[in-house]
Amino acid sequence: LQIENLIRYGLKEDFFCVYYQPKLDIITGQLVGMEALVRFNTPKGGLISPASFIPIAEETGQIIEIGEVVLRKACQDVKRWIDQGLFDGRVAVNLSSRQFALPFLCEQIDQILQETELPSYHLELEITEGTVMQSPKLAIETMKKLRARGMHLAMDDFGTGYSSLAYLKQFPLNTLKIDKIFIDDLNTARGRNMVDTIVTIAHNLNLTVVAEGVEQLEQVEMLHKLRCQIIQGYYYSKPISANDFSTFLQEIK
Ligand code: G
Ligand code: G
Ligand code: NA
Ligand code: MN
Repeated sequence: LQIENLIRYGLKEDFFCVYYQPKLDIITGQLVGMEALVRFNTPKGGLISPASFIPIAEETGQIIEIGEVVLRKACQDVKRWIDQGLFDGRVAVNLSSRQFALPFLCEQIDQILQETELPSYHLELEITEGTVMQSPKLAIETMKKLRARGMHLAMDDFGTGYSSLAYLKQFPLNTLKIDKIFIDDLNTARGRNMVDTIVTIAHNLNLTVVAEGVEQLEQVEMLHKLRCQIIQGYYYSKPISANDFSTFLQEIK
């Protein structure tokens, strides 16, 4: 109840903000996009990690309102960076299970894109295996609607859930994000085999592969060998505030 009240207060007072973590093309070294990650910005300046409020917001349903705030802020920020000539890629926003199951999800996104004047192809949505597997047939329909509007879709935390290969090929995805637990294992032969296999599956399905949680140069080199195209992780950058991301975009220009 405490956290539920804190979330309600945070929504009312606009304490939720969005951090961004860059995604990098391994071969060209170019920024290709970023993931939007919500933060709770307390008045005293402390940040509360989503790991401690997302699960509760998911239970109470507040995640729907938080999700809307994140989506709107991410679209606003990226629209500004595009207009300033600083960026031309995609921003990826996480969708929770409850959000994904909203009957009016597409309409809500349409409205935010319209309001912020962001073209849909600049938006990518990250959905976990767990979310789509709750009701795969329905998920495919929702995903098709989102794709038809020009958005890209990524499967997040791939390998940690239960999606069968039979379903994977039916999901209209663009991207597969390999979970950090597999990246942590790249220093073992088994771990390398695992990633090799995931990349092969992804490429067979014509999906782009993003490695998450990349922290070390050795991992980057191994991922390059294993034909993974895009990396995200502390190796290059932690998630940073919109202001810091703005500065970063100007620096790399
Ligand atoms: O950024 P961080 O590592 O603290 O994120 C912790 C968890 O919260 C991750 O599982 C991440 O996917 C999730 N998360 C971060 N931002 C959002 C968001 O805007 N919406 C949803 N649904 N989950 C998010
Ligand atoms: O569930 P999802 O993949 O959306 O969550 C990503 C989470 O991983 C975020 O909380 C983000 O802050 C965190 N993260 C991103 N890069 C790294 C990394 O290189 N190392 C670690 N430990 N965490 C990371
Ligand atoms: Na994500
Ligand atoms: Mn992930």
